[in-house]
Amino acid sequence: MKSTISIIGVPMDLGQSRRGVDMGPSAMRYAGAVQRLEALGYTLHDYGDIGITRPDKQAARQSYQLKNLPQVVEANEKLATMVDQTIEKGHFPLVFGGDHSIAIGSLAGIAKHYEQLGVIWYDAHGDLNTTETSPSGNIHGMPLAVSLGFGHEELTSIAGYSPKVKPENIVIIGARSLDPGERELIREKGIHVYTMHEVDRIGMSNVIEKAVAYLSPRTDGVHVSVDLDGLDPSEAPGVGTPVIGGMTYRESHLAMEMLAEAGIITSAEFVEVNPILDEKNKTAALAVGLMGSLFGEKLK
Ligand code: 6HN
Ligand code: MN
Ligand code: MN
Ligand code: MN
Repeated sequence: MKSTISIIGVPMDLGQSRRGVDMGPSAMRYAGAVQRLEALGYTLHDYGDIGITRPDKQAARQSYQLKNLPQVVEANEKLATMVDQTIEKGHFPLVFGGDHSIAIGSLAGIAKHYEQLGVIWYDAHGDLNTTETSPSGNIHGMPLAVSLGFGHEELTSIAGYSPKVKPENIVIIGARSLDPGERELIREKGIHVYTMHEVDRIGMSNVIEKAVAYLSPRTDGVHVSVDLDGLDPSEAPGVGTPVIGGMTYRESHLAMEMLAEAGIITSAEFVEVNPILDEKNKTAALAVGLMGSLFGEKLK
């Protein structure tokens, strides 16, 4: 892994309907993210938070189909530029959300640097909805579809190119809440998904071994997108869309530790931490612990 890590915070909650996830970056910093990674010998650059434009109420009502589209587009354009610049500098981009719609900007900034970017999507959800299939109009349920080139043109064209990733370079882990349109896209594109059924059945160790064995030879970089709702709500209560029956604390650490061992991860993001819904910053602290494992705490 690169020796310098650049943190970029995206204090945005406009890709979904529950307030508070905009405080995620602050909560993860408060839980000691910078110190935790510095202790592992990395040089940290914290670029602070990107500026988010608040929507006016009238506009938000008008665009119900895609909530807060203009603000989400603007934030992700900014994020894409920031992420792009950190990679130009030779740093490892580590993005703090914010709701999961920010993955659109992360991937837009990252993918232009790789011919075959791999993506590991650690999440209860597939985030593969489009304007047509979304049950909610929430853009945080769409970032993976958008990055594949499906969805509203203003989202797919962020950073001026599309698609960012190929379906065969994606592995979803922990899914247990998939909408009908998402299932269809998964089937149609042959996207690799390890649902909770597979995690239970073969164990996290096998899931990660298989994911690494699959992605490693075919990709030249791998982005890991960690949605904290991938974990069970008993472990990660501070999320906006909790789904019962998720991955445990240890399964999640094991996953991060094995990714660290494999040495394939070239960028990462931690999203959906909502301090307002949390219990004493438990979920932010959990996220920071997972960062420790992803960046090789167990290997030291
Ligand atoms: N997330 N599939 C639901 C929707 O509204 O599209 C939930 C999405 C959750 C997204 O947690 O990042
Ligand atoms: Mn998600
Ligand atoms: Mn999710
Ligand atoms: Mn650990």
